[in-house]
Amino acid sequence: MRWMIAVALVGLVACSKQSSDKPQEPAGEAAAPAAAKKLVIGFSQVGAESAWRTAETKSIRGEAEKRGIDLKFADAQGKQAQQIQALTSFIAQKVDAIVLAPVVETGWEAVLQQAKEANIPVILVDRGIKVSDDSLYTTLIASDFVEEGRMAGEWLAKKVNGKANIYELQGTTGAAPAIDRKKGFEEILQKYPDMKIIKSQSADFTRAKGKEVMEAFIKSDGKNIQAVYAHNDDMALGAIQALEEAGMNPGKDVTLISVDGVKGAFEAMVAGKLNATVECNPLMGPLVFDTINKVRGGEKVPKFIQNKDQLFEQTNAAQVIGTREY
Ligand code: GYE
Repeated sequence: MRWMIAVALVGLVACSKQSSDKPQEPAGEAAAPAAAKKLVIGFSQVGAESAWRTAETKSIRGEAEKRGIDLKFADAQGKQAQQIQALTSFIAQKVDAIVLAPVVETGWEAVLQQAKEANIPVILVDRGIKVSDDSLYTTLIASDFVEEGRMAGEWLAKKVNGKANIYELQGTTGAAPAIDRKKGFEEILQKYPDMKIIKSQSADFTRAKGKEVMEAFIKSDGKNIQAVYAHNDDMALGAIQALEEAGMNPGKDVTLISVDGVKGAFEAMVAGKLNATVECNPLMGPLVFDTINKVRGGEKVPKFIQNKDQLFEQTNAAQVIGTREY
């Protein structure tokens, strides 16, 4: 009898030993790893007012598609109320993050407070905002518009030897790029007393309004116009059309400088009608989603991630036009 117990005990020990030697077989079928949850991002875009904006949208939507991200896209047609409505909806849908290109600088506190309380990170792209508490957004990925204005001012000062009657086409009233491109340009003009902004008016970053405002400038001031500073290429291209229709010579009798660096601007420079443009890179898609990954991984990101800009002029337009991605 005793020998039977001993054998049983040895068997028990051996099997438990074996079992401790053998890798533990999972109970039943090994659970397949849960499919990684698809990232859901809400993107509130200003609208489609310019070639630059279209390029930015294409970059962000294209990158989301490439990464298998579920991007909820909302085009606000240039209206802040529609952007606020879109953000409210994204919050209700409990998206993983919000990407916002804010049409104007102010009026965002309430909806961003709701996003903060819902613990949804907000990534600003291309335009900044004015808020009393900058914890209401995680980071701003954009160019330095004041610096773009300075670059435009310095280039024009050299081109016109510090003397010109300047007509300014401003971007959307209240928008960060309009405010800051004006600020940077005027900062430079303080050094050149003979460079004067004679008239300045918003043309809302669109080609059509750029043409309209330029027609009004020509009607009232005609040959007095020596230089045009447009806050974006689309308005400059509209102005060029108006100048040509008035029998004037854009790029020769009238010097034009703008901002963005879109394909149409390079074509106009090659044609000798636009003199220079300051690039403002809209291709932010990869950087936006890399930044969201960092934030979701708990990494601290800087409050401002700056896109670097460079100036292009007629002398180098033909060499680079073939390399332009937007
Ligand atoms: O310059 C213009 C667009 O916010 C930087 O908005 C952007 C500006 C850009 O309409 O073309």
